[in-house]
Amino acid sequence: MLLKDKVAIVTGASRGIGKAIALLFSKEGAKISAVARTEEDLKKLKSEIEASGGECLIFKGDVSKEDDVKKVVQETVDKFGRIDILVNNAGFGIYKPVVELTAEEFDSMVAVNFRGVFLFTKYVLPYMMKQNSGVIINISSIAGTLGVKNMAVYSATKWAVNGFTESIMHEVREYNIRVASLCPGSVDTNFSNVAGSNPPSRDKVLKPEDVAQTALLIATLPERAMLSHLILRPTNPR
Ligand code: NJP
Repeated sequence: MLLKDKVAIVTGASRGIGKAIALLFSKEGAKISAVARTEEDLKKLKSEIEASGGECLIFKGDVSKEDDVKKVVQETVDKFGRIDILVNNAGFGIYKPVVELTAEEFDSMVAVNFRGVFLFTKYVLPYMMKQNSGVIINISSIAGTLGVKNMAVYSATKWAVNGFTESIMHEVREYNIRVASLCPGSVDTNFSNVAGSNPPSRDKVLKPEDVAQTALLIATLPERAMLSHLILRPTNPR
């Protein structure tokens, strides 16, 4: 098992990419703290993990709320004693021309996609710095590396995540902490059902498990080696 006795916090773990990461990391031996707003889905994840002999704490919470984030981090450390891996995965996009996008929709995307990443990073890092080790994986997007018509603000939040990730990487590498942005193209999840006017067919895009496998690679390289920025594309989406 590649992550035996490691402790991982995964945000947005109730479905899609986050759930696939939580399941794979658990299968590889990690203890999981899973965060999302939908408790029923988190309970299903917990049962799946426990049925295969794993350990899972679940937290009904919003990544953009500072008190929720502090609670997850504190209770994870109280229960499991450490935090080895943080996967900032929670995120969403609203597909609209910018003139139709409301200021509230702007604020909500910035709050979840960027403020949430900032908050979890801020509260987890002191533990990783004390341990002198850790891995932070930010699930960004290929939209954070280019411009996307009708997704200007979503794209901008992911550019923000990529800039934040690379800056933090320089800040904490002296503590042997590795920080990565993993930027997928289209993945077959709830996200791609709502975002985009002309999504590629489901059987041609990435599966959540492909992103999970890539996250596992990032988390399990020898400590001297860091994948800091990665684009994962569907090979032949159209
Ligand atoms: O989407 P989806 P994905 N606080 O909708 C949670 C990026 N990405 O797995 O709170 C806490 O199935 C939500 O749970 P709930 C994308 O930008 C995707 O595809 O219960 N959790 C659910 O577990 C995002 O960053 C594609 O509703 C919150 C999860 O987030 C990441 O991949 C392409 C929350 C979303 O699951 C995962 O998205 C790409 C909050 N405030 C990047 N708000 C793609 N799928 O094509 C949401 O380039 N969640």
